[in-house]
Amino acid sequence: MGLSSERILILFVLILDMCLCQITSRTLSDAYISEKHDLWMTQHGRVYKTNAEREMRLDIFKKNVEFIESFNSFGNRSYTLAVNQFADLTKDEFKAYFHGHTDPLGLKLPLLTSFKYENVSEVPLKLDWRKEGAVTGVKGQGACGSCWAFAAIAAVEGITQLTTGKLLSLSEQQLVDCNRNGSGGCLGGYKENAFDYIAKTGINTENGYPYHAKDEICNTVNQAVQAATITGYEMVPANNETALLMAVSKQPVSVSIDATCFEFGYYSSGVLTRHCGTNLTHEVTVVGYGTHDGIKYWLAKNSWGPEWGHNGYVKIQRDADVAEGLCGIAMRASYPTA
Ligand SMILES: *[C@@H]1O[C@H](CO)[C@@H](O)[C@H](O)[C@H]1NC(C)=O
Ligand SMILES: *[C@@H]1O[C@H](CO)[C@@H](O)[C@H](O)[C@H]1NC(C)=O
Ligand SMILES: *[C@@H]1O[C@H](CO)[C@@H](O)[C@H](O)[C@H]1NC(C)=O
Ligand SMILES: *[C@@H]1O[C@H](CO)[C@@H](O)[C@H](O)[C@H]1NC(C)=O
Ligand SMILES: CC(=O)N[C@H]1CO[C@H](CO)[C@@H](O)[C@@H]1O
Repeated sequence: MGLSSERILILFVLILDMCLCQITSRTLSDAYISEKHDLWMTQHGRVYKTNAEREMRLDIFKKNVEFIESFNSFGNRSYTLAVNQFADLTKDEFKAYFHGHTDPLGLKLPLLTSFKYENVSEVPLKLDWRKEGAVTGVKGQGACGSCWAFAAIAAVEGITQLTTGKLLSLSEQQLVDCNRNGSGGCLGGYKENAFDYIAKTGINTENGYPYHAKDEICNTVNQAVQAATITGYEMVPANNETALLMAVSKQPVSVSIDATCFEFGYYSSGVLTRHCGTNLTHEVTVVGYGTHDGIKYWLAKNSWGPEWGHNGYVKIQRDADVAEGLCGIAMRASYPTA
């Protein structure tokens, strides 16, 4: 979805700065950091053009690692952080993943639709749509603000599998290129616009219209292939995790979240209990729920590749004492209809 403004990026920078100042209690030796950085560069295939850039990156890397290691050494946390692929990024570069863009059309979405799951009475205690064969492998959006396309596609892949029995990997690039009504490709968009587009046009497979992590001209030949389609979408009643649970118990659901805090970016395992806020800057797909060490969670499929988080997934605390849901997860949830 559209990061609503440059201001959020600045906020994100501020949050990172605050985190770094507050928790960095120990400093790591230069030799240790340098060695760790070398290893990390190899692991992530990172190459710097100049020595100056390398120095600059090492400095950022050091600050991030210090924060992450201090956090993890604190003990008794419900989640851990990891030195992941973002570890050498400046806060400005991180924005490529949160795409700095004002709302393409402003938020002119119908926030209230019918809710076909309003009378669902029995929901299982836990559920993982991956185990039901309704979730494809984790994908990576790359340095393109197309989370909205990935969040929508994962939900469409889910409902397609549930209605046809076939799990198809579907095309995000087609949405990036061809769904320009209310969406801005790599500059951000909304899952609901994507659902509208798919209901009108259908959607090709991942192989039929492959992902390139950049804005391209709509390929009308590839666009004409309908591998799957939906009839439309419905919104889950806002700020109501009971309603969200009813919907997720029936199919994977796309949600908007605030992913601006450091702890979200470097999340690794466990249940994220840090409330990032309610500025909805990112979109992911909820594909299950459960309880881990006594903490209820939503299982969300992210689009930052399988190396991010817990094999590409994040567990976000469920029924936390936040009206909008932790990180705003219950504010704007929607699902495609078959
Ligand atoms: C839910 O139940 C109410 C009361 O019986 C009924 O009026 C409504 O149509 C039902 N909604 C759905 C989506 O089935
Ligand atoms: C949450 O949604 C459910 C299902 O639509 C509804 O029955 C319930 O009254 C809602 N709760 C609140 C607090 O609005
Ligand atoms: C553009 O999107 C809006 C809102 O989703 C929708 O009402 C309208 O029909 C769409 N227009 C076209 C040409 O698809
Ligand atoms: C959202 O971001 C704005 C800055 O753009 C900030 O002032 C506000 O506190 C943030 N709100 C929440 C709930 O995070
Ligand atoms: C988040 C977490 O694991 N909290 C635990 C910290 O330790 C106390 C005492 O052992 C537990 O009660 C908490 O649940």
